[in-house]
Amino acid sequence: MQSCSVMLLVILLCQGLGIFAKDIKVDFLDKPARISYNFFSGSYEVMLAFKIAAVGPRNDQPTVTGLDVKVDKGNDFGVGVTARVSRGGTAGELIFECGNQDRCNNIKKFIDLDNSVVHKTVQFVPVGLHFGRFERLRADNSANRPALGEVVFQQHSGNSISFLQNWEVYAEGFGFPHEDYWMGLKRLSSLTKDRSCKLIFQATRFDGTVQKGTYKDFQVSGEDENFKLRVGDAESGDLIGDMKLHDNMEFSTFDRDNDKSNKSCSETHGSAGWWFNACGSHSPNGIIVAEKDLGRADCREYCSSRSKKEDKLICWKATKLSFTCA
Ligand SMILES: [Ca+2]
Repeated sequence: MQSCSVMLLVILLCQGLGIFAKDIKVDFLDKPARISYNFFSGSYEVMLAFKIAAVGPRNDQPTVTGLDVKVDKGNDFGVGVTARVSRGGTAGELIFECGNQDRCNNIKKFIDLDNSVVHKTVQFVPVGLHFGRFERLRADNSANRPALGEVVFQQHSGNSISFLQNWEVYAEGFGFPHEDYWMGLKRLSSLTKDRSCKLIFQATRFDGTVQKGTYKDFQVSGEDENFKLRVGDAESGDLIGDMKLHDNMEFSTFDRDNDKSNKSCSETHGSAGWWFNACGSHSPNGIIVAEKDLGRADCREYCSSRSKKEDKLICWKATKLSFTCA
């Protein structure tokens, strides 16, 4: 099959007077579309994999947290078309929601015959806008990098994806933005290294209380230093905990023990990956238990935080970690 790669212009919004204009190149992969059954929506879907590549004068790597899909209504591509971005914003799948299997078969045949029709009729528009500006990030050390709005790198509500992942998966990232999500340590490092960033830690307790804390001097080193975390003092917010205890800690997973404990903190904290000390009070990637199980001892092991304010262990229903950079 001939290589199909057509550049799709995307609309980038601007922030204040700093106008960004950037093309994103989306390559649909040269393999047939596949049909799968989505248990959540209860319907069949046709999936077409794609890769996102940066193009532009400096070959910047864009950060794409999500894509809206605009479809020419003249083409019948099912009841809806969406795009899911994964692999740290560098790949994804175009999803044609077709309702029933027969209709999916027809759409699949149509696409497999000539997928250039998809290029002609589908336009991608990046979402994940912050203060009106598309998150467009670069991984180099240029002094001209734009300030970053809030970039979410972890979202965990325990619903859609397991956080019990190995080193490689934590390095590359998993999940989907707007759902359960881990950006990936490699990208997190490239975005925060050599920059002045702040960590924003938000947690929702089972009684609905939302706690939030901002910490200075947030930075993640490269893989050569096992993605060591730097985090400074709490600046504001009421999610006190002791995040400083995790300062200068290397990342650990169940298959890579870089913590300060004789044991593996990942193993004693539900096999999650985190910047464990020995082991420390925060483990937002740990298992989120059902509310009825909150009294169980393993909740304290897996998902708890010691709140300085109340001097007791608490469990979270959901967490969100993000950062901003000057
Ligand atoms: Ca250890």
